[in-house]
Order: sequence, then C-alpha cells, then structure tokens
Amino acid sequence: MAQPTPAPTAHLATGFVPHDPDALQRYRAAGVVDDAPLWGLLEDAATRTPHAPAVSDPDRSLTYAELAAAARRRAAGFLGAGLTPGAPVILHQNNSAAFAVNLLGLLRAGLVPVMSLPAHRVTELAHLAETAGAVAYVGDAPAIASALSDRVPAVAAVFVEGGDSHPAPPDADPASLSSDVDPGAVDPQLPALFLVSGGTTGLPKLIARTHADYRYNARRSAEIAELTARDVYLVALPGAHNFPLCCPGLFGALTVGAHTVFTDNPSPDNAFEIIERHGVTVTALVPALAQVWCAATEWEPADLSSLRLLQVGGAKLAHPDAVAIDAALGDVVQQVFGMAEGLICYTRLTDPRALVHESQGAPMSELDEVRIVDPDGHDVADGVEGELLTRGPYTIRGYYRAEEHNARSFTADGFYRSGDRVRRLSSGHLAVTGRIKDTIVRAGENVAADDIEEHLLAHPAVAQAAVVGLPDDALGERICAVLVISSAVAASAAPSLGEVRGFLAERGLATFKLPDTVCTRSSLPVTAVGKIDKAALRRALDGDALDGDQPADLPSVQ
Ligand code: OOB
Repeated sequence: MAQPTPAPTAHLATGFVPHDPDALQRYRAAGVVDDAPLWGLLEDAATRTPHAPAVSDPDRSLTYAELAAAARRRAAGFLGAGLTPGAPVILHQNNSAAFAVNLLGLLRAGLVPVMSLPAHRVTELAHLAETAGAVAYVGDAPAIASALSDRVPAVAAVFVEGGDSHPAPPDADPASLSSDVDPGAVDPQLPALFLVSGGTTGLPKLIARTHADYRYNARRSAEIAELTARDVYLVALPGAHNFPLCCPGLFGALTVGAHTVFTDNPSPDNAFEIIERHGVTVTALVPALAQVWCAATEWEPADLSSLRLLQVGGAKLAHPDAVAIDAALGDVVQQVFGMAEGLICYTRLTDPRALVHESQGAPMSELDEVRIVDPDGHDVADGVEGELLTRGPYTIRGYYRAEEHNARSFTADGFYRSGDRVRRLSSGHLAVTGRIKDTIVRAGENVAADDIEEHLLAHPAVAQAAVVGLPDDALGERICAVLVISSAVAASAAPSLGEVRGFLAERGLATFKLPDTVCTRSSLPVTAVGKIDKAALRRALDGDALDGDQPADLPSVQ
C-alpha cells in the first residue's frame, strides 16, 4: 500500500518563526528531534500497555486502548464535520477526561488546538481565534461559544460538551482516518498546538509549539521527574497550561504510560480525597495553592503518603513556604521555573533539600542557553542579578504572527528576553528574584517589590503579600504592601504600618524599602492560572481610600 501523504498544513508556517537551520542541525545531532507527531505518544503507549489506566476524572476512567480509540473516533468526527487538517481550533474546556479526548482527537486529526484557559472570556478568545485563524470552538461553555462565533464568524463550527444549544464534539468511524491522506502525518517542525502567554498586561500572545519540541519537553520532563508507568499524575491546575500539560503533566505521563487524573477543584478537601483514592504520586501547583494545601494538612484528615513529588512553580515560592511544605508532606517539593515560551528549570530529585528550598532549579536541557544580562545587555558574573535571556531546542524564536512584539521580546540572535530577574548560584541553579519591571521607583531609589514580599511573608501573621508602587506627588511612587492575614490568627491581629516597618527594619531591610502604606485584603486577585495578578491589584487600589491606613512618616532618603 502506498505511504499516506501528509495533510497540507503549510499555511501554518505563515507567521511562525522556525529555528535557524544551523541550530536545528545541532539539536538533531544531539538527538532531541525524533520526527514523530505529538499524538504518537498516545498511540505508542496504547500499543505497549493497552490495559493500563490512562485518564480518569470523577465520572469515568479510560485505559490506554480506550483513550486511543476515543481519540481516533473523535478525530474522524472532526474531519467528518468538515474541519480540514492544519486548521487551528480553540479548545476551551475544564479539567476532565473529555478534555484529553478532545485534545488528542484534534491532534490525531492534524488539527491545531489553541490551548485557551477556562478563565478566558470572549475578549481573549476572539483575539486568539483571530490571530490563529481558528475555524472552530471545542469546549464546555455554550454562552461563550455563541458569543465567540458571533464576534469572529470564521469560528463557524462550535462543539460544546454537555450543552443542548450546540452539537457535542462528534465521533465517527476511525476507518475514514486511514485513507490516502493521513491527517496525522505532520511536519514535526510545524506547530502542533498553540499555548497562550501568561502575562498580566494586554491580550495573550500565541506560542506555537512544534511536534518535535513538545515531544522533547514531555520526554525530558518525565525523565527529570523520574516518572514511570506506576505514577499517577494529578492535573489540578488548568490542564491547558504548559505546566500541567507537559512539565511533565499529561504529555509526560503519556511518554511512560502513567495514569493522569483530572480535577477542576484543587481545594484541599477535594484534592486530598482524590490523592487518597487514586494513590496520586505527582502533581503541580502554583505557590498560593501549595501554601493552602500545606496549611490544610493540619486539619484535613487524609493520607497523602502516596505523593512523592509536589511540583511548585508559575510564581516565586517563598523560602519559608518551601521549608514548610517539605516538613508537612515529607520532602516532596520540586521547584519549577518555566514559561510557555519554552525554557523549563527544575530542581532535581537528588538535589540537597537546602538547594531545593532556595533555588528555582536548573535548565532541563544541556542544550538550553541561558544568559543573564545587565540593562546594557552585558553578561553579569555568577551571583549577580540580571535579566534572563534564553535560547534552546524547545524555546520559541518568536511569538506567532506578532512581528512587533518579536522585535522587542527577542534579541537579533534569537534569545527570548524573559523579563525575569535571576541570579545564577554556584551549583548552576537559578534563583528568581522577580520581574525586571516589578520595580518601584521611590524618591529615585529602585526597589524590587519581591524583595520586600519575601520578608513580609516571614511575619507569622502574614499568609500572602503583594507589594506595589502607587503614584505619589512627593515620592513619585510610594510603596504599598497588601497583606492577606493568616487564617490561623484573628483578623484583629493584622500588624499595623508601624509594626510592619519595625519588623522589616529588624530583618535588616534598608529604610527606603519600608512600606509607606499597609492594607489588608481577604484575598489577592489572581490570573487565569492562579498567580497573583499585580496589574489587577494596582487597578483595584487605584483611587481606593485604603481604609485603615496610616500614612507613614516619610523616611529621609540618603
Ligand atoms: C509558567 O509559565 P507562564 O508562561 O504562565 O509564565 C511564565 C512566567 C515566567 O517568565 C516567570 O515570570 C514566572 O512565570 N514564573 C516563575 C516561576 N515559574 C514561572 N517565577 C518565579 N518562580 C518560579 N518558579 O508559569 C510555567 C510553565 C511551565 C512550568 C512551570 C511554570
């Protein structure tokens, strides 16, 4: 029989920035490019271990054979409904086994999922759909789906899981897949899926991840997490985010035939019960959630002894929290510093615990190039803070169809400017000290917000802290510390401005870094994946009377 020909997906290349040929040659020579499609991870696992559990949610469980068959039927259904291979499709779905079937079905059909997050609304989805040229919506929010296809008529096909107003994602006989055009015979150097950028300003950007780079991301992440077929991975963050999707997440689990369990409720009472029921061994959380889980171990009666690895990333995990989580759960923390754009750093399972607590890990690949530069673009010495620039086999060379952004976000020789402020430790691990732009300019002094936050978190009454600059006639910006008081202490125990300043001064913080204003909130605004959203916080504080604040005596600035 003649070899099936690949589906025509070349239009995907328009606006996609590939690796340069020399770099690709090097990556290929190093063995990181395996020329197979992303969906092949599932087919391979289904061949090896058809009867092993593949995905579960509270309502159903599928073995590898069942998941592969379901994905093939779904792929045939999508193509039968008129979608053509290579077309981008918005995937907008809560954590569930159905999310996995749709995702893998789209990939098997050669369609290109745009991995939106459940918290995205029509404004973000319309922007993503227009930029990608999406032709369909697959998800579980009927009202948003309707609004999207009204706003972007090119999104002509809408499939909604469990809704009455739209057809459900379709299934068809998979025999139609093995015709002379194989939709899944893809170019591994073209986009397999689109991730969305996680910034808090402006609309999300599209991050095209290729079959080759995402397969490598999954494989190498699984290796570092020492994942095996015996592991049970819990998707507790939104499954479309790079962290639970591929670090190692769902795709990493597919590389070794592990079991992936989905929940869309990461609260400790629910998640702990799932960990116990399924014997979950690995999961990934943002620091704010990890902190809540850690506190909950004191009152939630659950046996969490199966959990061997708690990956924490997405935002800075404060040192005391890393120590506390290890103490509560038994040395399970792995710090993960990653970005949808590519570079992922992990602390290793063999690292001394002190290094796990104080660093955000080392790059996962020997082929990752990391530069740490000063504001003039010169490399700084080890131990000195600077901006992290990176280039490597699984890091994009440009956002998709975003030339203007690319001119700013990438250097001429293809390094991604992360905007993250880091320093390199003698071990080679990186310590993240903040965002380059998260700096308050107070009376001419540059103050890094996270420097103050780290000290505030050491206060026994403080559960969460965010420091922002607010406009001030005399100072330019004044330092405002927003605190969430620990549930273990009474709200009345919230420290006053004077107490906060005294506490920080005692810890050796320079006078010009002491907050001018302190206020408390019951919670802090968060992004779609659960990171503290400072832009939203600043907006909320803007014009706010900041009840209960005492203006600080302005300390003299030397
Ligand atoms: C992950 O990906 P994104 O794209 O949502 O956000 C990336 C940004 C980084 O540039 C950095 O600013 C921040 O999130 N970040 C961290 C961090 N991990 C991410 N900042 C401090 N400490 C960390 N451990 O957030 C992401 C993707 C894959 C794996 C893990 C996280």
